[in-house]
Amino acid sequence: MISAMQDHEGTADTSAKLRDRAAAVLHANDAGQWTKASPHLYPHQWSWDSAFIAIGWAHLDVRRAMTELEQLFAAQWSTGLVPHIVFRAGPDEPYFPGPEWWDCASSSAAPPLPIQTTGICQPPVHAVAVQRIWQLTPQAQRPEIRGRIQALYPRLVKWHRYLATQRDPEASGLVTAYHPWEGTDNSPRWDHALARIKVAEPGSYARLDTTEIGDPSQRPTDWDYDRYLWLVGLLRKYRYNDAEIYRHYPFLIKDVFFSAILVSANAALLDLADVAGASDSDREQLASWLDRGRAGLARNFDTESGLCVDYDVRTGERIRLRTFAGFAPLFAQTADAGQRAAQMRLLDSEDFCGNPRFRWRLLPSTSPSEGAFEPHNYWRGPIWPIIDWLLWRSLRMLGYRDRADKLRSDSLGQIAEAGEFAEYFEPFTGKALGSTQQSWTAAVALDWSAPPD
Ligand code: 9WN
Repeated sequence: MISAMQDHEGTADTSAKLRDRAAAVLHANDAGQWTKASPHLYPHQWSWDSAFIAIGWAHLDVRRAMTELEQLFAAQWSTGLVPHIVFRAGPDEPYFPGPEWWDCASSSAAPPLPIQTTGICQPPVHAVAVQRIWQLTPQAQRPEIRGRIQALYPRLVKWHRYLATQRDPEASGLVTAYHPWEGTDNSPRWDHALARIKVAEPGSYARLDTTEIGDPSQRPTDWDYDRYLWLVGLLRKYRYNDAEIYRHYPFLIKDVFFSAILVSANAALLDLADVAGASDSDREQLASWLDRGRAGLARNFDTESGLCVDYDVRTGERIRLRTFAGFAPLFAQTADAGQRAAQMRLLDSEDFCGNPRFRWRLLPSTSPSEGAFEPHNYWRGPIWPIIDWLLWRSLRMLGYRDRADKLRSDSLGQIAEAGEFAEYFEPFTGKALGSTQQSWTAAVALDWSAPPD
């Protein structure tokens, strides 16, 4: 627990203390070659958590940062999919649902035992992490880290290829999500598609998350979990075969946030192309996925609301909700000046960061003006530091330096005042919610605490 800090704007002393405490969280959650997403609630290796965690490690030890990603990619499927969880903790550290619910051995594309994983994926922040690791690599370690990036790079390209092809057979530029667990679990963005599932009888099960957190209102409901597990059963039935899933499966959503992260990650891979010695054909491929992603996002920009909208592949319905995901053009560092200006205005409006009742001027997971908003419930309102980190990075890249600096200082202030590297925060009070000692929160705090470059 961080002791409450009087001066959360950050004197040299307080930010050094915050940095030390963030480093201590990563060390405490370090399992040697991979890092637990959190000590109790999430004891395994999660995909996008690992990417953020690698950014945190890069401030302490760039070798350890590369190891984090190499371990994750050791569990990559032959299709290119990087699984959302690699089950690595022992039986004394249970997590529900465990590997038996996924039965990935039913797919010929899964890695061989003893590696056990889930069969879905999460937003591809990994290339962004490699880019950050390279920026932070001291001169003396450059030859070694360059070699390791060269070895990982083809796997990253294969991962992006999977997303650009199997997850986008329409070549729309947008990635199709198969499951709420592909990033933002109980976001209201999924409510309609989940409600269409009339019968969800996954069999009997006992959740561990609500016991661990103690306050079930901070977590998805049993109604949600019934559907999450029912969908896992269907994916298992289709043996995780993308073509089969596309033919029969009920939950296929074009996710603009996931797609924006892919755009940003493709740009990061292009930026690393010389370091990695990428082939001309890889460079051309990455550039074409990047352009296609940008075009896909632009087509789904709603000029009326100023937000980008997801859509349901099964029904063709546009999902018009005010959530953080609507800022996909900013997350993708759009080149469209009109969209950028509209989004910057909206960002600081009452519907988002500029809500006068908010403790900090940060981006909530769901707008307080949205009917589904719940200030303490997981992805339905709380502030998630990793989302604000992604926004901060984009705003810096787009040249909105002052706004980015404010996001950074408010984010650090929120963590310091709450006294915890929490999973998420209540927007009106800034209270810490969800898991404590969450690795990715500590990791982004480490990045934010570093001297600006
Ligand atoms: C299911 C680990 C993960 C994050 C997700 C977040 C949450 C898991 C859960 O925790 O999801 O994957 O059990 O709720 O929603 O984004 O990667 O931190």
